[in-house]
Amino acid sequence: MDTIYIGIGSNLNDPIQQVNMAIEELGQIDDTEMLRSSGLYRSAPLGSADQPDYINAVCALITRAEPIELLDNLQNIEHQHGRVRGGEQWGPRTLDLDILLFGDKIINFDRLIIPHSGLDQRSFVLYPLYEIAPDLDVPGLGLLQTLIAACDQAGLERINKA
Ligand code: A4P
Ligand code: MG
Repeated sequence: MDTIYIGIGSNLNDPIQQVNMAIEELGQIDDTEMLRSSGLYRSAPLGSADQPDYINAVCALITRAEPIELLDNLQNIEHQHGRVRGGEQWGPRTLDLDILLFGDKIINFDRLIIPHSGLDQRSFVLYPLYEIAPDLDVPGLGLLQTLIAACDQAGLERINKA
């Protein structure tokens, strides 16, 4: 079984609730079990500034599913949350689920790139990931501790889950 890490993000329609619900739903995916989830973090949007702040979290799960099967499951969950695809890149969304890491795999398919692109520059991914996996060695990118040391935490606020 592979340990996988999923990044959760939302900035529309009660983002805290969207993220908390997504954590529940991720634990219910077939052949998959939730191990840990980080706290919730608030940050200003990366991309267009003309959109609400984001709430982000990261979960660790184990799965027997293949990477593409898992991506299909995540896109179903996004869809159930009313996600409308095809808007502007990095535009506002009810729910975004990204496969950050999938065991030690490095994947370059049309539909799926792992590690998720930009992971090493995003404080709203690295800090919640560090909370649940401080000793992680990120395939192709090196120790999470080193990535964190080079990534400014300014503007990232850890908030209460409720
Ligand atoms: N795709 C490729 N690799 C993956 C992967 N590892 N996990 C493909 C999930 N999907 C992956 O994604 C577009 C396509 O990426 C999918 O169809 C899938 O086949 P999308 O979710 O439809 O579109 P997107 O999310 O707008 O694109 P992108 O480039 O993935 O954006 P990001 O990187 O997800 O960034 N600011 C803050 N503060 N917090 C945020 O969470 N998120 C974004 C979106 C922008 N600004 C943000 C945040
Ligand atoms: Mg995405």
